[in-house]
Amino acid sequence: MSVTPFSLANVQGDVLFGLPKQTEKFMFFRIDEVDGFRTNLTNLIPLITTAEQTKGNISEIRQTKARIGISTLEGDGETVHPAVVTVSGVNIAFSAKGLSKIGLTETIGDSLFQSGQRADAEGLGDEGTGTGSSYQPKWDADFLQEIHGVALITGDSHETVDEKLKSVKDLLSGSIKELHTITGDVRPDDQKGHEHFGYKDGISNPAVDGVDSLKPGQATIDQGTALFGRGADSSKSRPAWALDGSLMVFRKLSQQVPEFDKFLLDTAGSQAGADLMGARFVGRWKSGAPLMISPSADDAVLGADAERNNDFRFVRNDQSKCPFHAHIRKMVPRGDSLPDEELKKHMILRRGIPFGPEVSEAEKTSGTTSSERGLLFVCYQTNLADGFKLLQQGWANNVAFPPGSSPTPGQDPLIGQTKDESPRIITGAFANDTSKPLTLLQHWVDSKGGEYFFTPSIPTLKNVIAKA
Ligand code: N7H
Repeated sequence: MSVTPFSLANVQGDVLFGLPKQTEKFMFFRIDEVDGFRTNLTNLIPLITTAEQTKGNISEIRQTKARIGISTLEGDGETVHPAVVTVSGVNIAFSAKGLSKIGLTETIGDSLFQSGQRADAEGLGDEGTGTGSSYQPKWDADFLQEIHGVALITGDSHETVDEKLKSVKDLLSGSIKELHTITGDVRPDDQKGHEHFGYKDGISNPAVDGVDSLKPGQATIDQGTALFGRGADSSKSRPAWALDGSLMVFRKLSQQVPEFDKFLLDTAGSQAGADLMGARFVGRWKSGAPLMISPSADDAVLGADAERNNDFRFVRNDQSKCPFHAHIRKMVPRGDSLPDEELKKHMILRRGIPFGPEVSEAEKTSGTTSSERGLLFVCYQTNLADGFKLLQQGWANNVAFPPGSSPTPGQDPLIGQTKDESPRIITGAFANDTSKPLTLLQHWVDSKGGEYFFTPSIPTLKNVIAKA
């Protein structure tokens, strides 16, 4: 792959920084008229937000927030809340079927991407029936059809995003069929930056070498873990058009929040006990404070302090403070048996956003979900088998991960999947007896489907995919 100097102006903004968003729409589409699409794309490219622009937008938002006295820590992370700045972003990505429809038939060198997420559903543990090539995941019908691409539209308000989406659709009109559009929204008020179970999200993402500045406890990953053709990825054989692109995973994950809360309360017997058990499932308290620093009570000041809230390591073979099964320990077992350099190869850049309404009083009282809500999970990497797929199948679903943990941790209680929804047994949930097993009869996160996409660089969009 011939390498031009690295420039933020060549990379789409969601990959390296995350498009700033209060709300986001994902418009999934099929390409019906290839030549028309390639011509239309020429006119769409000026709307695509680069990493350079995104960096500028984030800096403007932070400066404005500082000027008007809004804490920059509140809800910062993978979702930077614009608050008072009008900002929008547009990115575009293609499935393997989409690339081949456009005529880019040379494979990118990632077999999971090439086969698509539907072929991976059984391996990921998504609920379904059958086996092998006849596996039928219980996905939303929207994701069972052939998807060629997705446009990501972000902004400070529904008005901004709707207006931008209309422009995108107008520009592509006649060449694509809109399959479906999903809206994600940052949660309101004091839940800003928190996902629907109530835990602060978007705290820990790795820095990319030569792109980000480091916060205490943050790991720096090789550029090639995020971008094709850069860093260690430059020695791999890739098509020239892959340079500065990345693989995006999209997953619609529904969350059963009232059921989760009821389980914790019933099992722990008190609200304080439920809070502790929930924190042990995650590895952090709802404020974001890590158990490794504050093991027995939440600490909101610590949770909000970006200089301290990610500055910890797990103690190998010791789950007194944080269980081996805890979501963040399964996903990034820093300090456990994997050497740091190895662990960094498996880091992903997360860019998700919650979807669905707040839990209603009726749902709270009944302990039963009646309106769908959850997380529109998005992450970037250059190798799905080393990134998302390994994290979900090899680590979250693997009862024995992290290796060498005793007693056997069991699955990640939040995202660990068994395709038949069978009971899961975990240890480490009880702080006062970490070897006591706990049987989880329910799953509180279910995959409703998704797809794997390639997010091309701006030069590839301009010079290879678009046609003047
Ligand atoms: Fe997770 N949650 O609320 O519990 N996640 N996640 N995730 N996740 C993290 O550090 C959550 C999911 C990772 O560096 C936090 O930003 C929920 C998938 C990784 O220490 C919280 C869902 C995958 C990290 C949650 C969900 C991951 C991470 C702590 C689904 C990959 C960084 C806040 C509905 C396969 C770990 C933070 C680190 C952190 C939650 C999904 C991966 C609160 C509810 C599918 C790599």
